[in-house]
Amino acid sequence: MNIETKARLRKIRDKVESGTRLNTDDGIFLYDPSVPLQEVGLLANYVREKINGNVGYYNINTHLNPTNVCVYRCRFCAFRSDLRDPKGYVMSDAQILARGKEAIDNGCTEMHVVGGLHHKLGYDWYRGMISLLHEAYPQLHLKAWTAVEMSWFEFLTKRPLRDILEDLREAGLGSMPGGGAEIFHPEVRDQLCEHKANSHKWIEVHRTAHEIGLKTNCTMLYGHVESAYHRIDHLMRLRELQDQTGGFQTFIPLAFHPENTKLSNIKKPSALMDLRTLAICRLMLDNVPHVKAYWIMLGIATAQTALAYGADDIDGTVRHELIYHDAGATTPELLTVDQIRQLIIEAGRDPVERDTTYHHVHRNPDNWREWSSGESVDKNFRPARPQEEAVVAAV
Ligand code: V47
Repeated sequence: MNIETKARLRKIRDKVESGTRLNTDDGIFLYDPSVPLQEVGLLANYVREKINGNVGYYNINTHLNPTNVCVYRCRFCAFRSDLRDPKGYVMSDAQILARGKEAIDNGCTEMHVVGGLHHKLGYDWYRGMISLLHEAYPQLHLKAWTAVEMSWFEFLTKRPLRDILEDLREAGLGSMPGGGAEIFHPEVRDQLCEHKANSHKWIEVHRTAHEIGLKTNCTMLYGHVESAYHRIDHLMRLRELQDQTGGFQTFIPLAFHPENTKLSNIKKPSALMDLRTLAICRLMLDNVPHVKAYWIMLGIATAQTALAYGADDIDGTVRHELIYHDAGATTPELLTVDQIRQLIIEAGRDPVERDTTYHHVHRNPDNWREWSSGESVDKNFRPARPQEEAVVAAV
């Protein structure tokens, strides 16, 4: 490290230790390969332990991708299918209900529901499956439909977003996942998925969800055609919305998997890039309580290491994941509860089961499939305040 890098890093360390916000230039600087990864990791770990102590969160969950047929042709997606492609599928109500039963039989607290935007299926099909599942299995939290799907429902129904979100909540929607964000900056977004919901729409959907009290997650897809500038720009937009609403629970950086996509010429990001990104995200998003190392995408070894590089959550036991496995992920199809707890313990953290909205889960010792939610794990979380950097700058 040269003297200049050292001095700049010291300034960033002072900011982090005094709870002062990092700015765009700080974030871009931390991506410079001359800044040792372990230094970035130590700073992120400091923040992570300040917010989340020594805990490593997980949940017991399953996925449902009811159709892969999609009007959009995102260049990074290996999951989608054209309408008449033999690979295309649409699940029946019976298949969907069977997935709900399987989830309950396996003690799941959450079902993560996302899929394609089918050319011929109307809003009622998407709403109908939420109410079908919710009526049959009311305890199963339905984390469903990304902002891209919500925007598609707006197009299909010509109804205001707020109405749609309220209607889906009435049907049984519990919260929204963070997908569809990709990279907000149009220089990149236009290359990946120019036709689908843009950054303003994605932000508008999440803002509206937060306004009606729905919690949501947020993501960033990295490791394709973007630069450090685009990544930090993305994080700053998320941080700004979070300052205004406080509705994001967890941020999930998603490493691009190139296999079977239109971008298969690109090399998958290295584990070092994954860890640096996780750490920088933890540092920049000082107002989001959780950062998730999604083990399905990172692989188990990197996800474990990530628990010392800013992440406090590794997602769930997971069943039926398709989006990453279609794109070449070599991780197992699921982990048992013992396995997921053990990998958190091996990483030196205390495993804690949480529900989708980050409450402690208490299992019935006589029948572990029965559970109830306890208090919020975030009851002491105090997000950084937006004016802090301005105050320091004025001094
Ligand atoms: O929006 C699609 C990404 C997202 C590929 O909210 C790809 O808790 C890499 O959002 N390589 C969907 N990434 C997954 C997602 C998610 C996952 C886990 C937890 C949560 C949560 C949300 O996956 C898409 C896109 O950004 N994606 N294809 C690919 N080939």
